This record gives sequence, C-alpha cells and structure tokens, in this order.
Amino acid sequence: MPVISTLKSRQILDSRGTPTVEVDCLLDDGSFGRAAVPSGASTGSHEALELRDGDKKKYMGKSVLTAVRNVNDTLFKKVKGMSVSDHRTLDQALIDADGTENKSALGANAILAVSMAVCRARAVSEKQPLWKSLADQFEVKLGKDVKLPVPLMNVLNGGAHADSGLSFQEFMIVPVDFPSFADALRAGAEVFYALKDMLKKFQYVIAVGDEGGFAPHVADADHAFSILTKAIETAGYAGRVKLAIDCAASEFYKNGTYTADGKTFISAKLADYYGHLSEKYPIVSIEDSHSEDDWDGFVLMQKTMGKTTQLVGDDLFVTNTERIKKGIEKKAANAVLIKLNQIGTVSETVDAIQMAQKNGWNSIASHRSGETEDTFIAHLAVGLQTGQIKTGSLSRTDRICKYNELLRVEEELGKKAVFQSPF
Ligand code: 2PG
Ligand code: MG
Repeated sequence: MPVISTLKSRQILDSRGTPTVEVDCLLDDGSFGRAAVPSGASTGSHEALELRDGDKKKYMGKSVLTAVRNVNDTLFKKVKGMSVSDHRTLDQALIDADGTENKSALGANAILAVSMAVCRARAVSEKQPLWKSLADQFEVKLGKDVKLPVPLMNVLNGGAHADSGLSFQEFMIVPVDFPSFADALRAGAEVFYALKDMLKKFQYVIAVGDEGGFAPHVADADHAFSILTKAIETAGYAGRVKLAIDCAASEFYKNGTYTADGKTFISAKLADYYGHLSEKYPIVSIEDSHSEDDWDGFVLMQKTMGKTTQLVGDDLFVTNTERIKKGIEKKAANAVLIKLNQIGTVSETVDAIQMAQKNGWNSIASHRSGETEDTFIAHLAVGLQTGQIKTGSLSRTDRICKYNELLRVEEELGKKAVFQSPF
C-alpha cells in the first residue's frame, strides 16, 4: 500500500461565498485525491469545532487560514510517510494530533478535509470508485445488490436558510415508489417544476434559499404542505412522492418554549402539533422535532409517532456515537442524520452510521447548507449503504452535483443497483 507523500491545503469558497478548507493529497505511487469540507448555518452546539480566524477585516472574520496552516504544517508532519492501508489508524493519528474532545485545537474543518482527501487518494490508488473503496475499508458486506439512497429533497426553505418566514427549516419531497434512483430523481425534478409554476401563478416569489429550494412567504407549515401536496398531484405523483420535514427546532426554542407558525408551544404540545400535521399530510420523516437538549420532547415523539414515522436526530446527535448511544438507550428517535463535519473524521462518521445500523435505526447521509462541488456524501451513502441521502433541492450545482454523481454510480452498477424505499 502506498504512503502519503504530500498534503496541500488551501482556502476556497463554499456555496454561500464563505471560506472553507480544501485539501489535496498525493500518495507516493502518484495517486491524487482532493476534498473540501462543507459548513452549516443551523449548527448544533455539540458539534466539533469549525475553526475560523476571526479577523474581521477579511471575509467578516470567516477566513480559515489558520485551519489551512494546521493542515500544511502540523497535520502534514504527523501523517507524512504514513500508509493509507488502514483509515482508522490514519484518523486516530489526526485525532491525537489535535488532542481535544471537539477538535478545537486544529479545527474539525482541517482534520476532516485531510481524512476525506486521503480516502479519495486511496480509491484512486486502488483503481476503485470511492464508494467501493469506502465499503472495503469499513468492512461493509455488500451482497449482490447495492442500495442507492432514497433522496430527501428540500424544495421549500425556511428557518435559518431563507427569509420565507417559515418556522420549519426544510420541507422535503421523498420519491418512494420508483424502480431506480434515476426515476426518483426525475420525479423530484418534475414536482419542483410544478411547484415553480404554482408559486408563479399565485404570485409568490420564486427566488431560492441556501439549499436551492423556493422560499415563498407562506403563512405556516400547513400552507406549505398543502402547496407541496398540490405540486405532487399536478406532476402526477400522488402517493408515489411523500413528504418530510426538518424542523431544526433548536432555532425556534427559547427559555423552555417553542415559537413556531405564530404560536407558542410547550414541548408536549409541539409533539401534538406534529401529530396533527401528520394526520393531514403524508409525512414520512420528521427531523429535529425538538431542541437539541430537550430529550424528553424526543422521547415523547418516539413514543407517540415512532411506529409510523421516521424520527431523525440531527442537532440532537451531531453524528457523535456517545449521543447516539444515549438516544438509543432512551428511545429518543429511530434515525440519525449523518454529517461528516459534525464529528470531523470519516472513521468516526462511519462509527455513527454503523451504530445506527446495528441497532435497527435508519441513517441519512447529509449535506450542509454551505456546500461545495465535493460529492463525497454521495459515495458515503452508497458505500455505507445508508439507504437515504439529504442533499437539497433540484437547483444549484452544489446540491445537484451529488445527485449527478449518484446517477453515475447507478449507471456503473447496472443490474446490481437497487432502489428500495424504507417508507
Ligand atoms: C440541517 C442542515 C442541512 P445546516 O439542519 O439538517 O440541511 O442545515 O447545514 O445549516 O445545519
Ligand atoms: Mg437538520
């Protein structure tokens, strides 16, 4: 197995024009891998630390030049000459170089960019697609069928991602009844066109939010769902395309109460509100229904809706096995959102996925609201067989590039590819 000969990091911009870290990794056999890290807006307070310079004269304090230097100096010295045969050993070296609980010394953005770039370079060296290399590295048993992920497509943006006034952050469409990923993607796109036409007809703005979904000023979740339901019907997919939401409830929680859709709720009443919406609309998945430390709220949701609905923890679990373990013990959800940069290495991300899988929970590979052209999560979803991916709307290349990569993977797999909805 080859060894790492060069790491080179630079500052690039993400989809919001905010600086982020990119790393090039060169192995001694000439194999080259490049990776870039994404960045969130509604970040959980338990996430690993994203290191920013804070120099207000540049990029409003958001430069990542210290993180870039940490890669080029400290991390490069640590891993230079290291074999890439075992990714867990490599990631442990990166974690040790940092030495803190939340990667605050060198920055999770610095560490993750290296971890991902090495995976890319290894796949090149093995002459394998990234998804297959990841599956081999992390001992995923692929049978004769390889699952393509069901996409959760965020077509109406609210919360911290848009100024639509919608309290919930993401209203997603979920194509469930289709023979292939390509067909599911087409259905999603066609619903998106129908939605655009409807919004135009009713004189809503059709500008898009951070994840490429529309951001119309509609009154509340009920109204948003009714518009989406009509768009699905108009596109001819009633019953075959379902709905999902990411409430990102930490964003509308303050001093023990939730303020959403013009109403104030205590934790248990908010659960009732979701119950009513779910009786009225075909909602298959609810993410971050409650605030990141409101464990009781999540436990109540799981008790009342967990049998019929996928209940996902994002800010709640932050891709961290300690928090996921607690969630499993408490029965606080039945699914985990997976974001590489919440935890900061590929190995720890895989641990989170595999912990969910071993306990019969679903996992969803996810983008961040600030993204790049990097398609790593498309490969992660296939290689680790997560079964679902959340990567935004049907517009903007920072979102679409992940879908396009999945089209290529599906094509390459041919008859081995399966598309099966868990809903
Ligand atoms: C989320 C994500 C991605 P952000 O809350 O699930 O959609 O948003 O990256 O802003 O945390
Ligand atoms: Mg979320």
